[in-house]
Amino acid sequence: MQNLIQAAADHIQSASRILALTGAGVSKESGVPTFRDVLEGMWAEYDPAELATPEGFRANPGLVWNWYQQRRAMSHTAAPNPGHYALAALERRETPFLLVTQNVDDLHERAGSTEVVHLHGTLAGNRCFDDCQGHPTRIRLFDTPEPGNGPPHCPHCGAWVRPDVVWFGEALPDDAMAEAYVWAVQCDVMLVVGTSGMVVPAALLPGHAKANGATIIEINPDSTPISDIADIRLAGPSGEMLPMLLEALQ
Ligand code: BV8
Ligand code: ZN
Repeated sequence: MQNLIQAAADHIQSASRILALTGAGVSKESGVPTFRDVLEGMWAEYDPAELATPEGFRANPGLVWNWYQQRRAMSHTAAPNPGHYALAALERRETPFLLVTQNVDDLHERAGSTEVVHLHGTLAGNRCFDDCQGHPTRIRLFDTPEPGNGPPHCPHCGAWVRPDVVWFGEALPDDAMAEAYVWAVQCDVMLVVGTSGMVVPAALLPGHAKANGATIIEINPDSTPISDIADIRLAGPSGEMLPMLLEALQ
């Protein structure tokens, strides 16, 4: 494994532009369950792809709202892990570096990453379900809604308030995807960390980078559809692999 890490470090050392794409796996060691195992207990009988949709919210606004409230509480008590800190340290090196994440938690920011592109929105934000003032109609909640009361209502139009995340079937923010795409086709090294590579269009980014000559370094204990195009696979938890990679750079 050490020579794989050194090979990855050599590519990063000589890179002129580095893109990192992260998924739920990078937050796993912070105790935030990945998307595949996010449903334990009362959620066991629901499919996240059902809950994380406008239809799921319309059918059961209270259930979906409480699911997000629970995930907000979980990500609030979670702490960044060494993998998050290592990515923040990579950003501080002089080589141009952009972190694009599919995650909706704020652990990258709390670890010190300053340029974070959230392709799927963030748990921190809320908006009017009807975007009554135009998309996105962001709503700032002053007091935490009582648990079990279901979603609060938009102060402008009375429609439900929803989390400002991208649900299945919804378009990603144009600016986020455009910036991620430009970096994917221009970077010469792309780190793909903790993602199952199942959700598009985010999962297409490594393919775009590869097609434009980038070296793909995948960090994931399991293999994924992205493993087929990875030049280097560091098969281990990102909380261990990323600090070792950073160490090999110094
Ligand atoms: C869109 C926010 C069009 C919400 C999320 C049929 C076929 C193909 C595609 C589709 C299809 N039907 C529908 C689609 C499109 C759909 C899609 O891709 N579906 C998938 C399920 C097939 N995509 C969409 O709907 C997107 N929108 O296409 O819109 C459009 C265009 C114009 C106008 C209108 C519409 C929107 C997708 C965004 C959905 N929102 N999140 C929320 O979080 O509640 S997605 C959510 O799931 C996450 O954000 C993330 O992106 C995804 C989970 O993926 P991962 O992050 O990879 O996490 P996962 O658990 O899967 O894997 C974790 C990995 O970590 C594993 O590999 C594991 O091995 C690894 N790991 C574990 N431990 C560690 C580790 N790695 C490192 N270290 C460790 N310690
Ligand atoms: Zn409204």
